[in-house]
Amino acid sequence: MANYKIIFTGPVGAGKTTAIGALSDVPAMKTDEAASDMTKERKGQTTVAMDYGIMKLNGEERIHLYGTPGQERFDFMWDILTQGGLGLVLLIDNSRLEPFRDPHFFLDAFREFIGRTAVAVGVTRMDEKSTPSLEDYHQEIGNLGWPSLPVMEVDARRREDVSILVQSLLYSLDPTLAD
Ligand SMILES: Nc1nc2c(ncn2[C@@H]2O[C@H](COP(=O)(O)OP(=O)(O)O)[C@@H](O)[C@H]2O)c(=O)[nH]1
Ligand SMILES: [Mg+2]
Repeated sequence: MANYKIIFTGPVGAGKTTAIGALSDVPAMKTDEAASDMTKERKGQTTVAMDYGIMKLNGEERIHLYGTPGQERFDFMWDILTQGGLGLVLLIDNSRLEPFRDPHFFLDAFREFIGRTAVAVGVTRMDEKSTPSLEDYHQEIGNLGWPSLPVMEVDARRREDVSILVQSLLYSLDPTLAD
């Protein structure tokens, strides 16, 4: 049986826990706890360790889905979580005051991992705030030195959206993995 691993990252509230729950074919594990810091202004619960789910592909293949904690003070977890990973899904919350800050920060923080693997970017909450546009993100991310990353609109609550995002990541790694 082939086992693969992909990692979801992005700021608090971008939809990592929701996306893994929507995609997983088994009940997803999450380690949300009551938020104790400034995070609680955005929501009452936050992921302190990680999320985990499993996506079954055709046949015996399994993709293990890991979500990083959003807050920077847990960044010591990121190296551990990316070990053996196929690639990265970066979720960006479009309703944030300065949404471009997050692709800058996360693409830089995971630069070495992405350089060895691949990344797909999903922009969430575009239903709540439509700007910046996907075109704006393409341009901004291109200016950061990543000219051809897949960037798409995603509602993390919709399995279909998250599935397309993951398929695009798999396709950029190995077209035979995506079905
Ligand atoms: N309106 C809207 N809500 C979303 C979207 N994506 C995620 N959410 C909601 O955002 C909240 C935070 O998501 P969560 O998965 O906990 O974020 P995490 O901190 O990245 O794990 C949840 O209530 C989700 O249902 C989206 O595209 N639109
Ligand atoms: Mg979470």
